Order: sequence, then structure tokens, then C-alpha cells
Amino acid sequence: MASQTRVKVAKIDAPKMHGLDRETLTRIYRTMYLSRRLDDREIQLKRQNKIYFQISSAGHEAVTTAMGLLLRPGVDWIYPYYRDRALCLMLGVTPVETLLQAVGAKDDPSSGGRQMPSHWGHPKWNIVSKSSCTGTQFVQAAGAAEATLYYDARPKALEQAKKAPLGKYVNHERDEIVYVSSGDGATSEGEFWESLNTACTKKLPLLYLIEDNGYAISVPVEVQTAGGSISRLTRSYPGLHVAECDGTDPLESYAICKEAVQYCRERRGPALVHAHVTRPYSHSLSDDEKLYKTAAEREAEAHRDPLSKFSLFLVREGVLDQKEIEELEAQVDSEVRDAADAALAAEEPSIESIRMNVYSPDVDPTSAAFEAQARFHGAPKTMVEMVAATLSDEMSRDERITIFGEDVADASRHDNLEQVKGKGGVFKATAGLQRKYGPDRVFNSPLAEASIVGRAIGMATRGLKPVAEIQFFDYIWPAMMQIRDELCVIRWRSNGAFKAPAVIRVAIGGYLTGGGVYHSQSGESIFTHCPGLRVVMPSTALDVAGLLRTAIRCDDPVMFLEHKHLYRQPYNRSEYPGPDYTVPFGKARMVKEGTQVSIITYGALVHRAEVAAAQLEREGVSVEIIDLRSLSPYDWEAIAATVRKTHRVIVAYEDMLSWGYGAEIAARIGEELSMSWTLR
Ligand SMILES: Cc1ncc(C[n+]2csc(CCOP(=O)(O)OP(=O)(O)O)c2C)c(N)n1
Ligand SMILES: [Mg+2]
Repeated sequence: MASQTRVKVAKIDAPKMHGLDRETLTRIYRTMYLSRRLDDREIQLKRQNKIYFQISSAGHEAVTTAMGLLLRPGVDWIYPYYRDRALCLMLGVTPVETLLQAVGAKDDPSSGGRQMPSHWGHPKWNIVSKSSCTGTQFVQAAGAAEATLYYDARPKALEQAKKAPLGKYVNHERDEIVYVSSGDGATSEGEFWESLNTACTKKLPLLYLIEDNGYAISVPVEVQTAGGSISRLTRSYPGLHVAECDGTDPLESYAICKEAVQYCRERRGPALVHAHVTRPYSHSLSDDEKLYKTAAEREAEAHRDPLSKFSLFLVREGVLDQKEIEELEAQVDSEVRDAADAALAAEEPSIESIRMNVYSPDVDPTSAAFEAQARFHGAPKTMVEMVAATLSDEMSRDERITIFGEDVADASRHDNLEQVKGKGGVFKATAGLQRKYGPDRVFNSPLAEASIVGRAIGMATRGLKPVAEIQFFDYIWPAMMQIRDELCVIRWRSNGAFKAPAVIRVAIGGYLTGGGVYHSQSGESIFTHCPGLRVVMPSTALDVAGLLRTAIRCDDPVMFLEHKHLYRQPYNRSEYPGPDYTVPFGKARMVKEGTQVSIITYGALVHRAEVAAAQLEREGVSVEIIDLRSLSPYDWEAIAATVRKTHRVIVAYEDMLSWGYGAEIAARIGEELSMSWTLR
């Protein structure tokens, strides 16, 4: 047998094989075949109603297997999409593990049975949990690649990240790269372009693989992409290495991907590989491509099938003979049978486990650990000055903190700071931080909200502590999907394997003279609807210090709402309460005690309630005021206590009257506290 092998090795045409030996060529075919058979088995299981959905990697196996030879398992960071089964197998995910997700098993490493099949994720191999949203991965991958460069320069941040919760999954190596993939259709998402822009601007070690199967469900590529070729469109991006390959040919793919990987590893910038692949099994089992593809089209595709082409090639070139191919396939078939049996026998998650990993199991920001004594000093600060002072103290304590957004830097042209004072935010909330902590920690982003949040998610997933800014609440909407479908659910959907404890600071609210309809919006209830996200809204400078510090030190994503009308008011100022002052989430503040009527409020209405209460007191009415200050979670006990005490309640808030935040509070009071009460 050994001598036979030697004969075969001697026959291999090395340049034609791009230097790959017989063993590697066999491994390539084996993985491609294994991936296809796992898809086939899932399809069978779906038809038997044993799984609920199937989306295959068929036709994509060659380029993703080739990529798997080049990426370093557990070193490079992987943002795959659903057709990357072969890549995941190459990186170390086992056949049983891929099927555990299909059956929704408790031990599915991607999600603990919470996501649909083929939503890859595996902390051991740095495969980051993927949602169903097409395109969200691009900006997160950019954030992850920014973390690569950040850790290169700041080893202390890496040490701190390793000590934080889930620190066992924080890793970094000098020549690591980040991989992100999608289909041709997903490149139409704005996030693709936002990501490319950042990757090229910052020369990120980010490798894009676009697996172009010619269709996005039923929409052909020429309708999807101007000119029909994403590589042609992206060639003018500065510093982007762009290459195109036949993604059904593993050897051509290997050669092309190798150059791209090398380009990124050598820190020359990002690279994009545009691979032409096929999609023989329709979009998913819920789709029938015969409805929109002609028989001729489908037949032409069948001729390009990577599996049949490569097995023929291996035999023709004398790498394997027909009998060896058959033996290998029989072995894989048996492995797939065993894997399916094991997956079908696997335990399901318990019903009670559904609530696990919505929030961090390690840090409870509502706990007594966040109660602290203020140690006041210095002149009184306004709310906006307190934001800057608190950020500054936290940055000196924790090198993982990065600050970015629109206009947050003092001056992007760092040398200008010798001559100019610096901007530091349109409200000056981040003034002086770049000057003090450097342009790699405090920097301006392009004007692109989805990527501000998406990049923050990528950085936070890798252990950093981004504090990103959305300049005005009115412009948060491009980031909505990143917030709703990614930021607040990555921990839950990965069953606790990944998290994104970023802080998103947002200037919110009205009462800004001349602000008009697009500088005055509120809408906090939209975000308190999002499980996994903490939402706080301080009304005083002291609470800014306490709650912002808690936001940074906690292990959940936090939306930190800063009412811009309150930024510079004299009535809510405070001396600085010291570098360790925190306020727990979910604890209301008693603004003023009274006996006859309660006002439950927060934000800009706290002061207005105080003014109204003073007027009422003059008329002989005793008013109690509660400032919720934390909206999710909120302090139901404080609400119940004051309502039970006064038996009359006004819920005063700036958000929409109908379907607004206060409507929920009023409804709960009506439902749970039976007594006479008045609602305004
Ligand atoms: C944001 C978003 N919009 C729509 C969908 C529904 N959807 C899922 S896959 C898909 C087509 C993706 O096509 P492409 O990127 O070419 O990948 P392919 O499936 O062809 O590999 C669509 C529209 C989604 N999951 N997410
Ligand atoms: Mg496609």
C-alpha cells in the first residue's frame, strides 16, 4: 500500500495541484463530499418531519473548503453565512455538531437549539454566531478586525479582556485575520458598503468571500447588482485586493484565496474574493427554483457541480482511483448515518432554559454591588460635563474602552490639535478625550449609523468595551436592525457563547428650541421592547455619573439616553462623585416625598414635575415625585409603593401618549394596583 501511494505521489502534477499533496487533495474531496451528504441527510430528515427547515451549502463546497485550508482554526475570526458548512467542517466543527442545530438540540454549539439550521457559531473555533439577517455580519466583522489592530497595539487591553466574563474566548495573535462571507444578494445591503468603506479607510485585515450563485432566492444577479458583477464594482476601492475565481473548482479557488489571505495577513489591507458557485438545491427546502429558472439554466449549472467535477479530476490525474473514491464515500456515508443517529437521539433544551442568557449571568447591574457612596469634589458639573468626566475616568481604568461615532473626536487630523481646541462631539460630551487617550481610542466614524452599532458589536464580541455615540436619536433608525436583531440578542441566540456588551450613547428628546421634527424625537419605548438591552435615561448630572459607569462596567448592551435639553441646565448639576460612583439599574430615585398624588416620570419631565409640584404645594396639594431613571429594567416596587401611598398617580413622559413608555406603566398600575387613580 505504501509503495502504491508513493507511485501516486510521484505522478501528481505539482504546479497543477498548487503544491497540494495527495493527502490534502483527498481531504478536500472528503470534506466537500461530507458537506453535501450532511445536506442530503438533512433534506431527508426534513421530508420525514424530523427537522423543521433546511438550507444547503450545495454548490458552494469547493471554494469554502479551499478557504478552510487557509484560515487558521481558533486563531482567525470567522463571520460565516449559512452556506459555509464545508468551511465550518474544515475548521473543526464535527458532523454531529452541525446536525445538532438541525434537530434543535440542547448541546448544539451554535445556539443550543435556538436558531434555525446552518446558522453557524462555535466559540472554540472563533466562529461568531450568525443571525438570519442578510448583511449584518459585514460591519460586525469590520469591528472584529478593528479589535485585531487594537490588540496589536494595546496588549494591556487584551489582558483586561481576558479577565472579563467570557474572557476564556478572548484571543489574539499577531497575524490573525477576520473572514466574512455572504451571497451575491446580500452585497446589496448598505452594511456591505459601509463595511468596505471602513475596511479600506482603516486598512483592516478583513477578508470578504462573496459566494455568487447567480441568485438571491429568485432574483438574478444582474437585477441585484449594477452590471452583474460585485468584483467589477469594488475594484476601485483603495487598497482592496479584489480577485475572482471559479468557486466550483477547489484548486483555482485555493490559489486565488491564498493570495487574498496572504494580503490580509501581511496587513496590506482588506481583500475580496468573488467566487462563482452553483445552487443545485433551490434556495432552501421552502423554495422551488423551477418556478423561475429554465431547464437549460439548471442543466448548465449541473455540469458545473463541484463534486462530480473534482472526483473525475482526481481520478483523471491519478490522485485517487475509482475504488478509493468509492471507499472514501462509503466511509463518509457511514459517518453521516452515525452522526444523524446521534443527533436524533440528542436531548432537547428544557422549556425553562428559554430565559437563560437574555442578560449576563456573570454581572447583575441591578445588584447591591453597584450601590456606591458618592465622594463629592470639585465645582458643580453640568450633565454634559459629567458625561465627559465619567468617560475619562473609566478610560483611564479600562484600556478596553474605545469611543467612536460622528464628530466625537477632538480632531481626526490629530496633528491639528497643536493648533486647535478640538470638537469632541456636537454637544461636547466627548471633549478632550482624544487628546488625552489617543486617536486609536477616540475616533470619528463615517456618517453611517448601522456601522457605528455594528462595529461596536464586533469589538464587544472580541472583548473590547466600545462606547459608541449616535449623534441624535432621530437618526438611529439605520442602526435599528443592528440593535434589535444583533446587539441585544447575540448572547441569547448563541446560548451564552457570545455577547456584545457595548454602550450606545444617544442624545434624545425635545425642548430644543428650533430643533424641529428631526432633532426632537423621543421613542424610548421602541428600545425597551428589546429583550437583552438595558435602557437608562438619567435626569441629573449625578445620575449620569452613576448610571454611565454602571453601563460601562456591566456585561450587557446598554442604550444610554442623554436628554439634550438637560445637558447644560443649571438645576441638575452636581459635583463629581468620584471615580467609583455607580448607581444600580432598575432603581428609581425619590425626587420629592408627598402624600396626596404621585408623579412617575423620567428625563426632561422630572424638572417640569418639580415645578408643577411646587405650584400645587402652594395650592395645598402634597406631591410625591419618582424619577425612574432606568427604563429597562424599571423599578416596579418604587412605583407600587408610591401609588399605594397616595392612591393618585400621574405618569408624565415625553414619548408618544399612545403606545408610549408611560402607557405601559399606567396599564400595569391599573392591572395590578386596584384603587382609585388618575392618569394624565
Ligand atoms: C435583511 C434580510 N432581508 C431578507 C431576508 C430573506 N432572505 C434570506 S436569504 C435571501 C437571499 C440571499 O441571497 P444571497 O445573498 O445571494 O445568498 P444565497 O442564498 O444565494 O447564497 C433573502 C432575501 C433576510 N434573511 N434578511
Ligand atoms: Mg446568491
